[in-house]
Amino acid sequence: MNPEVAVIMGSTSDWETMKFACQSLDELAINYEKRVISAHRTPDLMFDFSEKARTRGVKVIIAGAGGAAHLPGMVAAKTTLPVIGVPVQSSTLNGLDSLLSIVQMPGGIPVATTAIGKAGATNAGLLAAQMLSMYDKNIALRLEKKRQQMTETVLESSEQLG
Ligand code: RP5
Repeated sequence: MNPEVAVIMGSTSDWETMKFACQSLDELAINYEKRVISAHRTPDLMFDFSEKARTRGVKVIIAGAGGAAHLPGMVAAKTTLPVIGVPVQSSTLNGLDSLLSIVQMPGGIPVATTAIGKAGATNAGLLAAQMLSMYDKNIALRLEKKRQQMTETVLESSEQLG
């Protein structure tokens, strides 16, 4: 079965963050692929991947990168699929550099940017699932169930406070 979501990242060092996007997709039983594609180190591969993604059946691209994080924006420039950008927390500037590099796209080429780090990666997986759920009732049902579980967990933890 062709992957509906592509999770790409600029470096293997991004995996510690991007694994949370994959975790969200795993929990919702969504078929995805994961690949390291660098805007700076493998630009030709980045273009090739972006140009072919739609014809390969990919519906949403999640792209995580840190520092001068060009990957999500450059991928978005080469495809009309929705691109979700995840700013990876960098060691020097704590991910503010990544966030600003990804979020400030010029008008015309959108990238849906999430929060920095783990929460952003988790939400990227969920947001991709929510996009797919517009045309897939089963995914919509799984999302509803997950929300209910979250609500129950909060209510239970609140009761434990006494
Ligand atoms: C970016 O540079 C990557 O997305 C990564 O976040 C950062 C550092 O990469 P490495 O030097 O760890 O490979 O392109």
